[in-house]
Amino acid sequence: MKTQVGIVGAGPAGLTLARLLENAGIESVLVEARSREYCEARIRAGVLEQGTVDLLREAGVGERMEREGLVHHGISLQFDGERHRIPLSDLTGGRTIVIYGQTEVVKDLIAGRLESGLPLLFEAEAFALEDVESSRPRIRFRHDGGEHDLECDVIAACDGFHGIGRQSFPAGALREFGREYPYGWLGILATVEPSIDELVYSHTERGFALLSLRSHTLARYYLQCEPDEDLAAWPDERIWEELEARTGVDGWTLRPGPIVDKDVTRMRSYVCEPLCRGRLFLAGDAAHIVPPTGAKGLNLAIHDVRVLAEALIRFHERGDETLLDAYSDTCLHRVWRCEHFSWWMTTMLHLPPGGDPFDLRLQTSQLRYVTTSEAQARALAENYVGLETV
Ligand code: RFL
Ligand code: PHB
Repeated sequence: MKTQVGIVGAGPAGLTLARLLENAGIESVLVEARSREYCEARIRAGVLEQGTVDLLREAGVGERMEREGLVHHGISLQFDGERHRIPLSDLTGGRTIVIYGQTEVVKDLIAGRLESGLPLLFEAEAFALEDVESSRPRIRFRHDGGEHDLECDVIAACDGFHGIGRQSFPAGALREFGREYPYGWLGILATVEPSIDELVYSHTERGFALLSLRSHTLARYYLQCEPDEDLAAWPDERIWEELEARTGVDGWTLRPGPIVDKDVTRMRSYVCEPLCRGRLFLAGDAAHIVPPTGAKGLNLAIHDVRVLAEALIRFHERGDETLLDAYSDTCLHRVWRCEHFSWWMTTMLHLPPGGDPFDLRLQTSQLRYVTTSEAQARALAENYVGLETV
């Protein structure tokens, strides 16, 4: 089997790249280890930056997002029992965020690909990326009980943090940077009208909590927990009590409802450099991870593939490799900005191990500064909605 661009992984990065290439008339084949049902059910991100929304719309896969996505103009930071609104749009010349689940983005992209009749193989696991430094690299994958070879001009490894893309670099070719945080997030999805109109990030001495949503009838809430927290210790009543304790303010009540999903996520920061080797390019979580506090992971993955698609178009149309050569450096500027922002939001809002009082005082001082200084609030806002130039 042969194609121009072989893509490993049908998450947001791989699917969006395939779409952008299709729109430019470039052939691709997508191989995805999991089933379609699994990919469409994986609950993850919920906040889309304006740039992500614009790209999906321009790529022709934004129709349902425009209908069902909820446009938000602000978020709140809560500390010392009070909520403080950060007016994102007022601080960024009218930019907004859109609440639309990653599951929905993935469903729309899969539907678009299948409608176009282009190759997207589910339950097709890549087990080796070969000859990546030659002009004909190959993806070796298992599918339908057999082993297959996909010969390409270029391979895009969009295969997430646990994929094989990074492992296919020669020993010593990657430099890695990272941090593990001593806490995790216990997330719930509840079929109840969300108790908030905008996201609330809450700092308390019991730990961090986040109130988010997916739609007018679906709430998504999170509690800071241990990285290896046992969900069995969290019956529904305990979750609602703890959420209430960490987010309650005078004159507001949290509306409980049926919990339809519970999960625990570990938190880490990670970057590898460079993002390419020969004809192998890494994009999205395959190359970098941010803790979810800044809502950046999905948006960064989409940004990578926007840059990669432009570079591949130039290469396939004119044989010009300049943009491909610049891919890693171009992406890493934004990657590191988002790494810093996510680390900053995370360390400002989470209860440090042991509840160190010095750290707690620094956190509330920083939160007070961000919610009272327009310069500080604007810095948060422009990062949160997504910087236009990085
Ligand atoms: P994905 O989504 O992990 O997709 C990778 C795909 O590759 C497949 N794969 C393989 N396929 C074939 N052969 C192999 N050998 C393969 N190995 C792996 C996998 O099955 C999978 O389908 O990576 P991608 O596309 O880079 O997308 C990244 C995003 O998924 C991720 O950054 C976000 O979900 C992070 N994130 C958030 N990002 C935001 O921008 N805003 C948010 O509000 C936000 N909230 C979150 C989040 C992530 C969370 N968790 C669970 C980590 C909230 C949470 C709780
Ligand atoms: C979510 O709705 O899942 C969500 C929102 C904001 C974040 C992280 C996750 O910072």
